Amino acid sequence: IKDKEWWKETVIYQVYPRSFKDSNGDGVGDLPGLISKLDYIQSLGVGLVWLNPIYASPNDDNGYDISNYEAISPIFGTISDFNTLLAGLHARGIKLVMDLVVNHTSDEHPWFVESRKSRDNQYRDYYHWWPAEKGKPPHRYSFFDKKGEAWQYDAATDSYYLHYFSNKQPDLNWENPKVRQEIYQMMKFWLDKGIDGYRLDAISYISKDTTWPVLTKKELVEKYDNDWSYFYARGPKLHEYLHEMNQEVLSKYPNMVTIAETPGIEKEDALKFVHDDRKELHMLYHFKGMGLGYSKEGFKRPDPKGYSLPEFKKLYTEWNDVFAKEGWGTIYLGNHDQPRMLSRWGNDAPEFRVPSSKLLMTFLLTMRSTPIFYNGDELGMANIKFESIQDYRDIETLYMFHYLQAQNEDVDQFIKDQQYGARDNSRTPFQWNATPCAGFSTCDPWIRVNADHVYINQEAQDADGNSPLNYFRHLVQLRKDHLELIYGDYHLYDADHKQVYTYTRTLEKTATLVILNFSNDLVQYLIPKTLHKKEFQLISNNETSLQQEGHELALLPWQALIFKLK
Ligand code: ISL
Repeated sequence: IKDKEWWKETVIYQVYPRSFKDSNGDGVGDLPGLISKLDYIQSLGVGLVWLNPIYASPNDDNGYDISNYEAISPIFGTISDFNTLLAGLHARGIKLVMDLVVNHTSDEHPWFVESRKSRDNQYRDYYHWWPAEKGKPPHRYSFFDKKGEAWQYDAATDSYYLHYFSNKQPDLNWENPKVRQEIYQMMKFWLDKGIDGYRLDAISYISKDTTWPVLTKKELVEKYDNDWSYFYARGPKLHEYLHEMNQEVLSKYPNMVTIAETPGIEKEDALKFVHDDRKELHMLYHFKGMGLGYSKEGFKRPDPKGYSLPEFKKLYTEWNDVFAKEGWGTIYLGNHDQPRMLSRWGNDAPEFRVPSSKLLMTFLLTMRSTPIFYNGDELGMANIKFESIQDYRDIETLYMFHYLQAQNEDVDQFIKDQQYGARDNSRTPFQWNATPCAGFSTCDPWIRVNADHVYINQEAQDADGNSPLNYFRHLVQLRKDHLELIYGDYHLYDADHKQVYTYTRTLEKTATLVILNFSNDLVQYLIPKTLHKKEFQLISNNETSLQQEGHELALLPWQALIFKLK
């Protein structure tokens, strides 16, 4: 095996600290809470924890608006809690990756507080400003602004500042070398404390074309698929900056890893970020899969036809091929910005919940990429499907609601759509047990607990040998024991089959076959002919029974099978 790396062999577990475990009864998860659950995390077999932001923040966007990069937010704890957390993880052989949010800061960050004071302030050029006497700046879209406008007028200096996200998240000016140096110093601050790397938030957006060209609606539609993230993602100096970051910081910490969040990139762009020779980053995660199953109409509106499995297979096969010879990928089906993977890609109805959540785990843990699991997915947690805007906490939902309302759009339909696609679906408290607050907290949590915690919870699943949780543990171990599941070549079979996803993973003489019934139906399935001369040895089955006659299988709904081939 060439280019072996620890971060290719690990399984990533994402912890959303606000919703994981509350230790002091204020309804918000915190570091002492997380520390009390480290044995649980260790029991999963995962090797790396990605922790969402825990820095000082006014929490306009749940910590993605940072006001001090080198301080822990008091709602989460103290720096000594952080040290305990890091030591506790390391003692258990688990690495820690922190979120690095450097496309923007909070408007309450001292840099911005200074920057907005006067046009000649020494921090003025830390952000992007447009003087009002030049007229209105060329339109830029904001993901979280109720007017959808990314330039916010600021009276103090009669100028506009740029914010791709909310108006409390002004974009940093990466053109300014001082800004870049401040960021590199800050990165070293945490690396010197011993963290193992960074997940780089919205990193594809950092470089801006500061000639601020006008982008017409027509160009947006024709060149960027009517999606601003494609326009934002490939700024002129993006790779120059990432290379510089590598030289100034990353290369000095040879064991660290970076996981780049790269919205708006295409397959052709991927290796530019992670090809070894370019000396930029290690791994990235793209958004292509996340677009499947949404209609072109509305905001995150489910397509009534759902998604087609052949399309899904094609997408994941093509992305496998991107990294087949060089670079390395990650794979995920949900995170804190997506609905629950079970509700989105499986089926959360009572009869299908268990097998389909196990099938999705099987998929993620047998593909040729580092899998990223979002906390709670190991239990098969489901979307909460709020019925009222009052229940929502997420800035994206709230802003979008007001934006659509202002445009006289159908907000009732929006609320229905959000039951499928809202980010808050995955942000509800972790379900530890069946007590009223799910064992997350002693009091009213910051966001409602899913009522299904009475039967979907960690305590119950721990005791049940057939639970999603125990299946997850078993499969994480299986991946570790079968090197072909990590490094082996991927080969797709039956690309056009509408219900079954079949592939092999082959390393030298060792081959594993994965058969996944992505449907609610019982499917008669003939194992691909080219494999018939092989001997099949079942090594994993997410159901209790398997009906096999020769090369014919009667696959149960959402059944996932793994065979060793000889
Ligand atoms: O919002 C988008 C398009 O609708 C995405 O492409 C967006 O750029 C991407 O999801 C960025 O997400 C990250 O940065 C956000 C934060 O709210 C998310 O939680 C974070 O994962 C702003 O910091």
